[in-house]
Amino acid sequence: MKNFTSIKDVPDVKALLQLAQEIKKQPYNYKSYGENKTLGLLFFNPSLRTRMSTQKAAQNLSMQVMVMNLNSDGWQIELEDGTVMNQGTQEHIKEAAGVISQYCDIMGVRTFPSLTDKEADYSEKVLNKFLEHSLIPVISLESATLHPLQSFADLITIVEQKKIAKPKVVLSWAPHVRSLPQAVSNSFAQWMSNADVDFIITNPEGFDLADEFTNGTKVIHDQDEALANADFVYAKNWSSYEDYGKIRTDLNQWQITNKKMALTNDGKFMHCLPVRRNLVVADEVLDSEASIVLQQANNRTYAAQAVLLNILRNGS
Ligand code: SN0
Repeated sequence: MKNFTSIKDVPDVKALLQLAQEIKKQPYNYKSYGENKTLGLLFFNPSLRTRMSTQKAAQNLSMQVMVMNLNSDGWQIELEDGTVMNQGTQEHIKEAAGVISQYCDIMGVRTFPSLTDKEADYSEKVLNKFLEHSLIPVISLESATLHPLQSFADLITIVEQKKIAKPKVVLSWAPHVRSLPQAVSNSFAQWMSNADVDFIITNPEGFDLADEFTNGTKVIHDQDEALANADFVYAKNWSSYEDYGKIRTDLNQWQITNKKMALTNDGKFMHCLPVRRNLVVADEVLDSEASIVLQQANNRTYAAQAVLLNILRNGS
C-alpha cells in the first residue's frame, strides 16, 4: 500500500484487519519499523481523536511526528496552477508539498469539504493536489468525501463486539444544527458494503448518500423499520448530498433514544465523535452499556498503526 485515502487503496482488507488486531494485543511488536522515520500531520480543520491516535500509533512504531495546523500556523496555500498570487494565498501547493516531502517520510492530511461547491468537494480537489505534488505516501485524516481511518476503526470495533457471524448494522442519519460533511457516512457505507455484515442505511427523504459510496446498499426512509433487530446502530448527521450542504432542523424525532434502541436486538450504539448530546443521541443511550463510542475511539490507534506499518513495510 502506498497511499491510504479510501478502502480502494487497501489491497487486502482482511489482512489489514488481522494486522490491526495483532497490533492491539502487542502494540510494540513492530517498534523498530519507524526508527528514523518522520510522520507529518497536516490539519486544515480541528481534530482530537485523529490527531492523538495517529500520533500515538506513530510513536508505538518509534516514528517522530510533526503536526501543523495549516490554517492557523501555516501560510495560506494556493491550489490553482498559473494564478497570479497577488491575493490572499502566500505559498503554492507545489512548494508546500515538495518541502514537506523532504522533511517527512509519510504525510497525513485533513481537509473538510466546503459544502458549497459539490464538484470541488467530490473531486477531492485539495487531497488530490497533495497526492499530485507529494513525493511521499499520503494518508487521509478525513477528506472532503471520506474518513477511512475512522471506518477502519469502526470495522475493527464491530468485528470484536459482534455476537453473531453476520450482524445487522444500521447507519442512521441523526439531527444536527450545522451543515456537516457526508465523509464519515460515505466512508462507513463504503467499508460496510464490503464487510461480512447485513448493512442498511436509514435517512430522511432528500438525504440519500452518493451511490458511488453506498454501492447499492438498501436505504429505508422509515427509521423505526430500519432499526428493527439491529445489532449495531451507527448514528451520524450529514448534510444533504442532493440539495448540497442543506440541513433540516425539524427532525428531532430521528434522535437516538432508549425508545429507539428498544427496537434493536440489544444493539450497540456507535458514533465517530465528537457527538452533540441530546441532539444526535440522548444521554440515556450514550451513558448506557449499549454505547461503544470509547471502544471505537480506542481502535483508532490500532487502525492508524496498521496503516502506517503497512506503508513503512512497503518502503517509504
Ligand atoms: C466532523 C464531521 O465530518 O462530521 C468530524 C467527525 C469526525 N464533525 C464535525 O464537524 C462536528 C462539528 C459539530 O458542530 O458538532
